[in-house]
Amino acid sequence: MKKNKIALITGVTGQDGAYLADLLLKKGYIVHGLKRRSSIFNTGRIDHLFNKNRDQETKFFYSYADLTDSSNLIRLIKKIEPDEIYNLAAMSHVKVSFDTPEYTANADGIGTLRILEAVRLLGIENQTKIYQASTSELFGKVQEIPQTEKTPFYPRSPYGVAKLYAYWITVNYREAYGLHASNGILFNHESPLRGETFVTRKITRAVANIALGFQQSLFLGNLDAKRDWGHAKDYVKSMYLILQQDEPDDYVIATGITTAVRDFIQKAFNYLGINIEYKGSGTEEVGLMSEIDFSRLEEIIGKKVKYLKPGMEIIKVDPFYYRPTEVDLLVGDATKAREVLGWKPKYNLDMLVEDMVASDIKLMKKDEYLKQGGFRIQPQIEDIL
Ligand code: NAP
Ligand code: G4F
Repeated sequence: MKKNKIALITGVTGQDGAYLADLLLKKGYIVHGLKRRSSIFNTGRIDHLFNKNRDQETKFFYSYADLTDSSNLIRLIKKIEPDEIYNLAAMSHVKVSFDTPEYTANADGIGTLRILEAVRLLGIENQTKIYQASTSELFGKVQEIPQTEKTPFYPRSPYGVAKLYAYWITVNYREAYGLHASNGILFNHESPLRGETFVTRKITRAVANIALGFQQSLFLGNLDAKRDWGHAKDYVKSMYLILQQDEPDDYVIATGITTAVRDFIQKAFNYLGINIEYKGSGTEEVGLMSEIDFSRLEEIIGKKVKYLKPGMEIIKVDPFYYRPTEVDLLVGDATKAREVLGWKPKYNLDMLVEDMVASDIKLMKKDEYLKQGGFRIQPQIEDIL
């Protein structure tokens, strides 16, 4: 009988960890997730994977680990003997990395070294493939448009710089010790499971709350930044494909289309029949509701709307959300991934926006959301797959 492959996913409680665990389990893998200790439950995205009653065979396991703790990682990798390691754990918030630069370097930079060293020390270089979650933040102040695997890097944040170290140490261990270690240089990818403080989810939650009458305005930072946004469900497939290759290599994963934050906002409101117009500039800029198609809005949210009217100012700028150094524009060219991996995204931006807004409306409408004072902020993956 063919043995099930064993995958180890660091950062399994995060957005990508949840989608990847689900994908690999569906492919017949045994999946071990690493999670760090938290003072509250933080397994909302993966709860459906546990066999809570312990009544059936389970293929999903998790262990406590932290990327800042080498002995912990070595012990677990020795015990689990994974065929594939997906290193997704990271302090992944660019703005927060300006506040916690040393921790970010430790977890995101040296954390990657700890994984690579564990594999080398344990002498399992020939049986364990490694995926490193690299990022379009490496391109930062972009040196060419669009960005490819050959575009020079110019990171613009402590996060980007930590990930630069992780990228190169992955390449170095591949060249120096023959590890099957690859970088996926993924552009921004979002979903209903996206963390609530990233701009897309912050917008789709607010759009749902404003439409339902639970929130009056949304404060944001730089509305002009442009990102190449895809769906996380498509992007985790590329991680799997990268590790199925005979040879390790590095790949850009992107949609090839870039959109400004202000246009993402427009799309999210448009889905509900609301049009936004901007007036003013800089910190004085506001976005107001210029037109409302009440029949569309009421049909989607399932209730009468008396609390919204054209002219209401709902988008405001708060410089708190500005970054000391910004990445103005990202747009990737994923030709290599398409040709070598056969990777092609299924979702376009309109489909992504619709998936996120529809999910947040469902979530905000849930009775328990209100009863808990808005505390249940993550949908369960099983609600949205
Ligand atoms: P995410 O939702 O923020 O998840 C990050 C995961 O890492 C969480 O499970 C988090 O645990 C865990 N983690 C953080 N610090 C840790 C530590 N010191 N030790 C162990 N675990 C730790 O991020 P994501 O969007 O899924 O992204 C996955 C990876 O891809 C990250 O490395 C990110 O930098 C990279 N990436 C993301 C994108 C994107 O657009 N999403 C694009 C390119 C690259 P908690 O749940 O306890 O916080
Ligand atoms: O959603 P963001 O915080 O994502 P960012 O900085 O692009 O980073 C994400 O994508 C990277 C891949 O390129 C990942 F490596 C990284 O881990 C993370 O997943 O911000 C997107 C843009 C920025 O230009 C930011 O300045 O939106 C702008 N923005 C405007 N107002 C805001 C806000 N960002 C956030 N988070 N919150 C705001 O209120």
